[in-house]
Amino acid sequence: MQYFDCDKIQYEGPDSRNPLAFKHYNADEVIAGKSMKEHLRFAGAYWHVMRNDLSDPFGAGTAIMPWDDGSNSVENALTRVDVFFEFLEKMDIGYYCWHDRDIAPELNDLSASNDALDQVVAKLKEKQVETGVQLLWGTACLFSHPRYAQGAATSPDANVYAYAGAQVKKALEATKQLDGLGYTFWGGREGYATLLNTNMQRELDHLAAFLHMAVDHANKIGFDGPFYIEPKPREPSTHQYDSDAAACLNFLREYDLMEKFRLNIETNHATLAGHTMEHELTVAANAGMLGSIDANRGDELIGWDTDQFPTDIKLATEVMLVVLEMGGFTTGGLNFDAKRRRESHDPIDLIHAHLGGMDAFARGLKIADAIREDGRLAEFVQTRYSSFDNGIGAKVESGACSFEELEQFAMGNGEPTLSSGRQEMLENLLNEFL
Ligand code: XUL
Ligand code: CO
Repeated sequence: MQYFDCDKIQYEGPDSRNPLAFKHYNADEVIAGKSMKEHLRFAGAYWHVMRNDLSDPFGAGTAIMPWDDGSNSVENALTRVDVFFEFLEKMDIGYYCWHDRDIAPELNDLSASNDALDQVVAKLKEKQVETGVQLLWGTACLFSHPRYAQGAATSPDANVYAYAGAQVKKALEATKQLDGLGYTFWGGREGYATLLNTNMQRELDHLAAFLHMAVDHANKIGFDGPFYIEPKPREPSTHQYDSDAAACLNFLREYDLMEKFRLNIETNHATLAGHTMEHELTVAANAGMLGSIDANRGDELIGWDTDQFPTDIKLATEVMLVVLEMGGFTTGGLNFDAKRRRESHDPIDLIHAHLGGMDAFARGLKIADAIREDGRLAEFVQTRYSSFDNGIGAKVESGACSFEELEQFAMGNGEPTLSSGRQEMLENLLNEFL
């Protein structure tokens, strides 16, 4: 049975007018020593591809999903696995990500939910073996069920906390069973609505204890992939503790969690935090902590997490500049945490949407590589800081300088003449490549 009305998507090149062909994503084409496929490591998000009915806060779902009988049964969940893998194969997407409750139903009690998960995981395993597709990361949904209304690992209720721990234990074991390369924590409800009822310090301590238990359990079961924290400032919480990359790094350092953790940076979360994606990626990469990326984008005119497909070529270029600079992904990749607009309700729209994101990132990769090969941008930045390469600047960078020495230097040096930052010239330079 075929659920998507198309053949496997082929590369036809930039002159093609076929909407169901790649114009730029050419999996085997080598850029900077690696194939596009190896650089970009695209992943499909199970929750958006299979479970998102395209409802929004004001209206019901519109997605046409002929394969889905609408039930909460294991049988329905198993059918979705076939559909999802057909989709991945047609798109030539080599990785995927899930929440436990996307792939299998939450049933009346924890052990029934665990049994359901086991059944679906067994089928996912078969499909992975059959197709060579790999699990980029797994995660537990600790935000949909009403029990998590006040948080999971930061719930004020220890009974809820325990439930969340049990759920993560199982999700981690399922990730291990599927040879998952990583495991993500996204703390959607790990935050608060008002400080009037919140003991922030206790909640943060509890969260850290929870993550330490996760590390211990990973060691116990031999899961050696990294854990990712995925920053987001708010929504659904009013304030989320993992608000941005810097806040996450501070938290991980304070609680001695740096070793096992990396960050999973998402574009729309960066902008909700009042940062650019480039900024968040740079903060993470500078700390040696950029693990993976949730590739999407927001909408300037809508204030929430619209999770749109990343079709902006400049944005993709900015992302790939950081990824190339850090030497590429190791365990991570580009996960399309993105959904179609509510108007795009046909199954084939899933193909168009991912195809566009893949083509945009292929262009971003090619453009970023060309900018790096050209070298003018890097050279400008290098020159801009060159006064720190020797003399008083080098002394500062070596950590051996004092205020007395700076004073002595400044007294004899006169008024500094500053060079222009040339922002517009550099924007023009970037545009040469777009
Ligand atoms: C929500 C979000 C999540 C995480 C996984 O904003 O990005 O889908 O990626 O829980
Ligand atoms: Co995400």
